[in-house]
Amino acid sequence: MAEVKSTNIVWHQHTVNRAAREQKFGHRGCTLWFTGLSGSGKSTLANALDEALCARSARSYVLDGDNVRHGLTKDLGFGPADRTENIRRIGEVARLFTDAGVINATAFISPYREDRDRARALQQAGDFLEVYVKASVEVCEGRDVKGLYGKARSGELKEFTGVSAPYEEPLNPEIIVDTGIQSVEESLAVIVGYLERHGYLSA
Ligand code: ADX
Repeated sequence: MAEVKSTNIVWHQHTVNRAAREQKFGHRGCTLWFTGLSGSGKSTLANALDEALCARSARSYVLDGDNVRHGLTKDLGFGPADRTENIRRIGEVARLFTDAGVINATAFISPYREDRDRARALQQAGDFLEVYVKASVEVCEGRDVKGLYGKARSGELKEFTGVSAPYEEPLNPEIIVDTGIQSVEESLAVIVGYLERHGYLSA
């Protein structure tokens, strides 16, 4: 957990608040927290969702592990403490996006349940939707789009999730998509359907 060093700071209440933004945008802001193994389809689905939302003129944005690790979190590796700090920072950024009225999708393995729960706790009830992108190690390894499972098996890559580092499945995710059996379109329909049924988006 990060040490608190900021003191003597005062919260400013800005006049353009979340409610005003959401009214203009015509939808709620929320975080869709995609979690799952490397190669499970998190980035693909987050991107497909972003496209679908953009086509409907919704405000959306994707925070993606591989991309964010080029900047905001480039000082972090893949040991447990660094993954926790990675998810802590993203959790804070996601909270800001929700406050900005944006439907934000985060695509990080986020292997530890406690880290995901902490990111959830930063937001109000209903603002954080955990999306479990379910696909077995066998399925992801069969895809091995980035060739990383091969490197992990040979020992070239250490602490690789699903091979030599743990992945803790969500216990109670709002949404589950099974990319081992569903097409991208089918999984996307499950996610968009959830947003519509629960009033995040109008159908
Ligand atoms: S997380 O565990 O901290 O949430 P994150 O989603 O940011 O991980 O980054 C995962 C991506 O980093 C993977 O998709 C993969 O491309 C790459 N990567 C490199 N090394 C590892 C590793 N040891 N374990 C998992 N992913 C790794």
